[in-house]
This record gives sequence, C-alpha cells and structure tokens, in this order.
Amino acid sequence: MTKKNTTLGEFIIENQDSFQYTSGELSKLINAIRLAAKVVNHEVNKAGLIDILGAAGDTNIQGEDQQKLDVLANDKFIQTLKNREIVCGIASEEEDDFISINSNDEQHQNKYVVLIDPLDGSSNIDVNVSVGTIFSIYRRITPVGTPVTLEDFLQPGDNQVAAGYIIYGTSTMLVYTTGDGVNGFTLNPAIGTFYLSHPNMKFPETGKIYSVNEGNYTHFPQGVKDYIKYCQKEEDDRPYTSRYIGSLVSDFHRNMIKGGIYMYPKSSMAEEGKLRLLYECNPMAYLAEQANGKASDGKRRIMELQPTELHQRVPFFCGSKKMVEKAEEFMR
Ligand code: P6P
Repeated sequence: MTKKNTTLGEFIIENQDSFQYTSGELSKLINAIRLAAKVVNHEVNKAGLIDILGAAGDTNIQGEDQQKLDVLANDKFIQTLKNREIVCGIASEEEDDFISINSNDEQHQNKYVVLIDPLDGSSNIDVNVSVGTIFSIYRRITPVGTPVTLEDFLQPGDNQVAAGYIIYGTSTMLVYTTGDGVNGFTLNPAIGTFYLSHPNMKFPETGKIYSVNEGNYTHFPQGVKDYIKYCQKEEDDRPYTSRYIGSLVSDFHRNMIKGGIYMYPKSSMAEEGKLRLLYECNPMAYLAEQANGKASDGKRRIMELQPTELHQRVPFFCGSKKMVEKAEEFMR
C-alpha cells in the first residue's frame, strides 16, 4: 500500500509496472497532464484579478490579449501535450475537429490520443465556483507512424488506458486511474507538488445525495421524474439531499467521497442530454467503475457505447452503484 504524502512523481514510478504498456509512456502521459494542470490552476486562481487588473475582453495589465479561460486552458493543454514525444492526436471540446500531431513523420512513434474538456463548467468562473479539466487517454488503433484518423478517437470507453480530472476548487486536485483503482493528489501550490491525499478512492455503495438540474424537471422523461420524487419521499433513508453545483467534476468528486448520484438526463429540450460522450462521460465512467461505482445512459453501460461522432452527447447517470441501479429501475 502506497504511503500517504507520496508525491505524484514517486507514485507514478512506484506503480508504472502495473501500467499495461511500457512504463516510460505512462510517466510521460501523466507528467504532461500534471504540468498543464499547474499552469491552468495558476490562471484559474487569478481569474477574478484579471478583471480587476485588466480591462475584461481585450488586454490585461500585462498587455497580454485577455483570453476566455476555457480557451486559455485549451491552448495550455494542447501545447503541453504537443511538447511530449508521446501523443499523436488530441480532441477537445474547444476544437471542432481533432488535432493531428506530426504523425506524418516516419520516425514519429507516438501511440496515444488524448481527449479533453479543458475547462468544464467554465461559466462558474465568473461566480468563483469550482471548475474542472477532464481527460481521457487511448492508444491509437491505426498503424503507428501514419496520420492519426477519426477512428482513433471514436473508441468505446472500455478501450481507455487512463482517465481523470483536475478539480480547481478550495484546493486543486488531480484524480486519475490507469485501470488499477482511483487515486487523488492534492497540489501544494507553494512548491507546485501534488501529494497523494486520497489513495484508492471508492464510491460508497449507496448515498443520500442526488445531483440534477431540477429546473428541467417538467421536461424530463416520466421515469426520471418518478426517480426524483422517490429521492424526495419521506420513507426509509429518504428524503435525500439535493446538491447541484453546475460543475460535473465538482458534483462527481463530492458524490465519490460522500456517496451520491449525478444525473444529466435527456429532456424535451435536449434529446440526447447535454454531456459529451468522449471527453466527459467516458472518462468519468472509467473513474466511477474503477471506484466501484456505475455509469450508464439510463439503460446501457456508458463504456460499451460505440461512438459515432467526436462531440456526440448522451444522457448520463453516474455514481453510487445502488443509486444508479435504482434510477435505471424507474426508467425501465
Ligand atoms: P446545466 C457544465 O457546462 C456542464 O457540462 C457540467 O459540468 C454541468 O454539470 C452541466 O453542464 C450543467 O448544465 O444545463 O444544468 O446548467
């Protein structure tokens, strides 16, 4: 068992033998994410000051072009991942198409594609509510050294080799899995080091928190309405508590620690729901299952879905296993 206060760097070295591919590759992948997380964290934490220090919208006090933070986060992650000799392609919520990274170069042996939501919940920045970055990593399926193709990105979630998130909250944490459980690392901003603070994270089998935007209640399918009323009914261990931050990473993180279910159902306003399969639902589903939780679209396991489009949306139910199963029961 890894001792607490291990740094992320030490943890990667201690655990790279359990990574199913060559050990150096895991280190490069996670180190790229780690570096980008620190850079984005720095920008996110001073977001409010930028408005004070520089005219919002054009330039800030350093005379730099003021970028929307999600665009900035996107640029930082892409730039950091490109600089590593490990990634051959990147897809992002902020980019219409995927980005191919010099995979025309014959010597280019990069084997991994990364899919990211660079700053999920970014509308919360202006009101100082926590936001997050979500990442999902696959090995390419087309031949190494050839140009990466859309096929390399449209893989079912079961093919993921790593996934995780950074939550920019009261503290900044990096939470990830490579298929051998979920571990959480807290950043000490004073020295820029992530320390293992939450080893072997697990969803409680059930919980008393449900997270959904109840403003959409009248537009939900009947089964979802019935489940929400079930959560609110005074019976057994209920009523549950409603907690909805408007930031998937934050709601997921709290539910994993305390027990709970997060729901973004389809509705008459959003026929396929709102969340994106490739860079929101699949990585969070991988983490959920690695933490003994569950993730479905209400009927099917998220990680079995065969993607058809880069930015496709799916309904999303994720969290404590027994709560997701109960919600699915109401929707059958
Ligand atoms: P709504 C943020 O935009 C996000 O993708 C998730 O992080 C969050 O849970 C959800 O959408 C909020 O969406 O429609 O409830 O405001």
